[in-house]
Amino acid sequence: MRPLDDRLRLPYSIGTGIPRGGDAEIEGYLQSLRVQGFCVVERVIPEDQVSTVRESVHRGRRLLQQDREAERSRRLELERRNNPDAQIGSGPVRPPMAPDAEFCDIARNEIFAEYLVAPRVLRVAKAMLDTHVRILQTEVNKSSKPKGEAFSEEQLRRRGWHSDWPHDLTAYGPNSEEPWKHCGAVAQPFPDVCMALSTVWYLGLEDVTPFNGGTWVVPGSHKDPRNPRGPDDGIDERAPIPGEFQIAAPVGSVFMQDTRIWHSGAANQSEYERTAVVCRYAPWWLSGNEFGNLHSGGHTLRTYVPREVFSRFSPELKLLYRHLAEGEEDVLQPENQHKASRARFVDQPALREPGCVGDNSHVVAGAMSMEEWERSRR
Ligand SMILES: O=C(O)CCC(=O)C(=O)O
Ligand SMILES: [Fe+2]
Repeated sequence: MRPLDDRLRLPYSIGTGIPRGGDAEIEGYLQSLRVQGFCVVERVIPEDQVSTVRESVHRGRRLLQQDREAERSRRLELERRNNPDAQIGSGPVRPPMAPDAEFCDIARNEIFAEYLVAPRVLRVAKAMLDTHVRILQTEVNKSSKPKGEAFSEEQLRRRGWHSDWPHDLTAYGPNSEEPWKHCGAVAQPFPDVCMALSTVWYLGLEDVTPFNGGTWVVPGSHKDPRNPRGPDDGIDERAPIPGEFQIAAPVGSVFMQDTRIWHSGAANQSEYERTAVVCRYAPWWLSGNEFGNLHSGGHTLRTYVPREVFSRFSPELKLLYRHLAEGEEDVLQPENQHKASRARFVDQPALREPGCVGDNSHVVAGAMSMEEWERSRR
């Protein structure tokens, strides 16, 4: 067995050694995300607010359950109207598009929603992905529930290694009956690009520990061309992997991971539910909202945020969900527009003159490192 690389044991949170406050804190998260593939931003939801948020999420889940039933009846009715001769109820019924589509989970979780724009989380997401980030999957049913009896040794050794959409190779189980269920998976070997960040919002009751469901993770695995679900990679997605460890974080913290990282849910040996919500931040160029709510009890490819719910969102939150909002157009955001106009030399008028040609004799393509490039723009 190869020895584990010590560089993969950087601090991943303030509690494990990232300095608190300002640019240094953000830089610590970015460093951990790049090298290890994840970080934890602690107490994004302040301690005195977390029980309100948790209770509102439990309420939101109950409302969504009712929504799903109503949506299913509507779906069957639409199907009957479109295709009166079909045997409805026996086979799969493809979910309709908006305005008959299903609600995005966020539509019933407005109190939680506003934390999605917390400055530390958003700064990290924008630095890793793009200034125009959006949320492509919102899943409020991500609890780890207590089992009610002791786990066996065998059960505690059990993992469920995977990487997340769009790097989840199972693509959520399409088959010939329901070919539209394919939500897309990036082909192996994955390009060395962070395409999205999965965030797990730990809402308590207790602080998250290895005992009560702290997420399993394999540091550095986001750079490995193999995958636990790779059909030819010789990895058992159910067995422990050398280097694995479990996240620990205070209640209200957010675990942010490169969607390529190998991770697994964990047994909750406590007597309390570990309530969690999962949202995936992605840049404007990543396609769609595929299976936004599949794990939360929905069925649909594209969910939507109803007009009146959207109207109550803060301006920043609107930018994260505008692509799903009823009646809205998701144009590229102002920062992207500003960069594009700078790329046309608006602030270097001389270079816009048709007759003016500059001098590139100082440029040797391939000679500049990333560090030099970054230094040159400070
Ligand atoms: O619940 C967790 O700790 C992990 C959840 C997860 O891996 C997922 O939702 O994809
Ligand atoms: Fe996952």
